[in-house]
Amino acid sequence: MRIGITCYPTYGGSGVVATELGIELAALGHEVHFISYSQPFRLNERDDGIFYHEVPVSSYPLFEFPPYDLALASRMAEVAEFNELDLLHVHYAIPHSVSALLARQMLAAKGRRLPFVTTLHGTDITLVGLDRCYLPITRYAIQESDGVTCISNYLKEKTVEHFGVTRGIEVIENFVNCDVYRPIKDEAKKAAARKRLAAPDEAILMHLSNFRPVKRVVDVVKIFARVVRETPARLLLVGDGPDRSAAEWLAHDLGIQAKVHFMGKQDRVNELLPLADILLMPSELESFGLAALEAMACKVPSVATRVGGVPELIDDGVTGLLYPVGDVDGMSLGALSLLKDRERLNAMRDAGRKTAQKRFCSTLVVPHYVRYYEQVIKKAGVSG
Ligand code: GMT
Repeated sequence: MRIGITCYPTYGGSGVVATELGIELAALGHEVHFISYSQPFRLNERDDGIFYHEVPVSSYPLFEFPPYDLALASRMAEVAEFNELDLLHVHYAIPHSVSALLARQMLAAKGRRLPFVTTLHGTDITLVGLDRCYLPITRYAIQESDGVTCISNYLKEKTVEHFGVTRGIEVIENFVNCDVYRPIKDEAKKAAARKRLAAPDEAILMHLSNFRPVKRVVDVVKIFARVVRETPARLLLVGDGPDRSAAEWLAHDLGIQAKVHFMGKQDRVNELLPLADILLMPSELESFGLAALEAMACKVPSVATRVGGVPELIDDGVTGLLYPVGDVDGMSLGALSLLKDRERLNAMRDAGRKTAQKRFCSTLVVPHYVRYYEQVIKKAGVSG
């Protein structure tokens, strides 16, 4: 198949899923064309079968807001026509599904079919999409998509509840490449890599996000402050975003700055995650919680919040520990209890890896997308 993929190329779970999906599809022999305003950040290598098409957005003094969605629609139609795309797959509804709808109409006027699939990821439904300025058009574009997928049952329920969507929605959960995200088996190699980040007696707690308010990065620092009072530990924060400064200030105010490392955006999180003992994910909301899945695949359990789709991913007490939002005491006690009971921690590490392999491995989930594309293309061919 020849597939076009559009996503937000910056640091964020929906862009990561879209990029990893494109890489996996290309590895299966499909031709994948990324269409976006900049190259997705995990798309570093020029793999066979992967192409990138930048969307130029020109400005004009009359425009207070350059119309990216229109430039995107034009580019989608162009790329689809020149490369004979079979399907477009857009990640995050706003504005991508609206642009895809326009591109489909532009090509239909020329007698060409371009079905598109919209994947809903989270705040496009639970937050931004609920804003009255976007809700009617988002609902329309979802309803008119040739296919719609959601990354969890939770998000599917919210889409129906908030948007009154009546069309079919396929739940295709997020995935991880278990060969790329895996534990480091060689203990000497792992110890050497950990030594560069922490003292040998220190536990490593990690957080990985885009530091948006919904991630509650300040809670991460508060949880760590309680943990480090009781046991030697380091906190590694991977990523960047609006709440980084607040978290940095708090680490200073609490006098723990020497134990807290802000590592910024990292390309190879698969090399960092297996070095951690615990991942902290105290989010206000997660429709899935991709970082926790990537950690699970590396045998790192999460101490997280019981929100959105997280309980579909983390089995509380088996593959991680879940707490109410804002329960900093609970989460720090939970992390400490795991660090003090290595047997329990190891059981959780093994259970997490097993779950990642059995349910969320890219070898299982990516073929689900392929089957869904085939259905959508077939249906569009019949009804188009
Ligand atoms: O919805 C968002 O906040 C954006 C999106 C992103 O680009 O980071 O995150 C969502 O998609 C991820 C990938 O599918 C999920 O793992 C996240 O749970 C989800 N975020 C929220 O629901 C807040």
